Amino acid sequence: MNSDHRVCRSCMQPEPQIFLDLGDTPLADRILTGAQLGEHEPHFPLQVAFCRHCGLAQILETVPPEVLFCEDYPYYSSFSPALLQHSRENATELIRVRNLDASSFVVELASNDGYLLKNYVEQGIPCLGIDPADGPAKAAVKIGVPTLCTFFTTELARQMAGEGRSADVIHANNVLAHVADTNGFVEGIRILLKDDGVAVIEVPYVRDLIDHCEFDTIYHEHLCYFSVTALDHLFRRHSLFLNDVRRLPIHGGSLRLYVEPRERVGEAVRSLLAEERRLHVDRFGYYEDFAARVKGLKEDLASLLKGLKAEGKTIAAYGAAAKGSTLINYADVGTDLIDYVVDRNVHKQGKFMPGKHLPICEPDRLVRDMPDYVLMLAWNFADEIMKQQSEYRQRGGKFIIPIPTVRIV
Ligand code: DWN
Repeated sequence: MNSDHRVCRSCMQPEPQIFLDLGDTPLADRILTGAQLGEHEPHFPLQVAFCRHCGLAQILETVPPEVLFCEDYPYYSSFSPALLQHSRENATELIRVRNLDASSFVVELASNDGYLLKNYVEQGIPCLGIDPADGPAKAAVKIGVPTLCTFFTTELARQMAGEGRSADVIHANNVLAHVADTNGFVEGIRILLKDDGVAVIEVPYVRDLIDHCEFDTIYHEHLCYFSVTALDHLFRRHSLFLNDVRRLPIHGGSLRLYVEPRERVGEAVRSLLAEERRLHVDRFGYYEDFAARVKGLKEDLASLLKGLKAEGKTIAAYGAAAKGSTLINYADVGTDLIDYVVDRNVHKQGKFMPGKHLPICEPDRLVRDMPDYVLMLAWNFADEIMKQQSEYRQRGGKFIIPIPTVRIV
């Protein structure tokens, strides 16, 4: 069912060095139906290692993508207004800067439910989504976004380029870290991209993960945890060049990468590479104390929740997020502490979170039940969610934000 990676996913050098072990963990997005609760629930090792040759942080286990991104994959990007706005701004800027029009062609890899490409459809710019998850792909087609429900491969890239469908822009948001064949995916981008095209790629930034203790963003879907140093090596291996980069707050801290077949590396890339060298992000020592910090956070959270329960308080949670699954399973937060989780994603409601089987309900249950505390599992959207739950807060409800430090707001 899975394979253990003892060579680096990017440079193929041997023995990446483990710096964090989260133990055998259920699949973070495998939301369960009631009928599945009694069935065997697959768990897989979740160890994170660092490659001293190319600087890539990565997990050692590879769960087959068809197991991870199966037909009932529950993640739909459009349930987050903040993400929709973020994506709209990205597309609008590219349309302007790259003078995209009806003669252009835009492709998104992992296009989910059309959350981003719909902005191109609205402007009459030809586009195509590629996503293997059946549910989100169908949702995209339903809103008029042409979508291929399949994995992106070098073969598909060659076929499309051969048909004259090379891309002016390729979007790939939160997918580069997800693919088992990292080099094949990047090679496919090179094949599909026009010589004067640009790939605009968003990935979580490993510095934010380490600096803000975002250990819950580690799960089997996320095979790689990228630094600019590691990305630069990866792209150059395929005659692509990281020419521009921006740090973004989305998803706990991400990078937006501008990658082109022509080398014209800008100041933003050079300065982040220099910063990473200065901070030793390209060395094992930068990652060495992370496990101890993660253990400390786990203990802080467990003692807070147990203390509140001992005082007779009631606690729910917000966000049946994949990151939430890592957090509750690693910190052993079960139904003894949390009564239920609420989530706006209707595909998750009425089901149960992986491992701890917390029941998932719709958000307006909070203001009906008024639990004393709500653990914010989707902390990366905390502002948006707390605004949305203003009545719960006005009536005295309190949120517990677990990352980067456990605190009550
Ligand atoms: O890489 C990935 C990231 C980008 O998204 C995927 N592999 C899986 C997924 O990870 P996640 O589930 O941790 O992502 P989110 O978007 O942080 O999850 C937020 C959860 O909270 C979703 O289930 C939707 C829900 N939500 C909500 O109920 N009300 C979100 C918002 C903003 C809200 O207002």
